[in-house]
Amino acid sequence: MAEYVPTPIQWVREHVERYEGSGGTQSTSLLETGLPCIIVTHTGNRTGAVRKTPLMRVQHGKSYVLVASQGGAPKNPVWVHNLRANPNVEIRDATEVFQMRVREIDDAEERARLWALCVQAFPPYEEYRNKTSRTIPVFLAEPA
Ligand code: F42
Repeated sequence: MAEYVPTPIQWVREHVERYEGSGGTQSTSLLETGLPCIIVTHTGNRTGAVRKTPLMRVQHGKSYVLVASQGGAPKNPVWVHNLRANPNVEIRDATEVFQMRVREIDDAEERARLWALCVQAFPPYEEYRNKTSRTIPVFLAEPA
């Protein structure tokens, strides 16, 4: 089995440790916002390592929308390359764990519909979109 390699970003690494270490009963939200997060477990496209990335929870029926906002930074987060290369992921939502498959949303209409859900779940996404000139990648994770 591939080895889990934690992210070098300390606060994110600690968030994963607390969330997963508690079996999804603690630290399931983003700091002081109180808004819920999920943990996406995916595969490094170069190293094959197991990677874990917390994201805001945007639910769409039994699916989840994943937003590569990175706080409106100019560059995409690295996990985008991993999801494009290997769409099979595991998603932990509090105490539940699902095997899922992601697809990137390219269609403008579908994207606009899903974006409305994203902003409803986490209003700062709209600020991040205005802050960056890149098109923020959006993925839909659906039950595998
Ligand atoms: N980030 C978001 O983009 N959107 C969110 O909604 C979001 C919410 C959120 C909530 C809580 C929280 O704790 C963090 C949250 N974040 C959110 C931050 C998110 O978890 C990530 O930290 C952030 O998006 C940056 O992701 P990143 O993949 O760019 O992180 C880098 C720093 C990283 O972890 N790099 C590792 C490393 O060792 O350098 C892994 C690199 C990797 O995956 N390497 C691949 C491999 O093969 O292993 C190769 C990748 C390549 O370049 O092809």
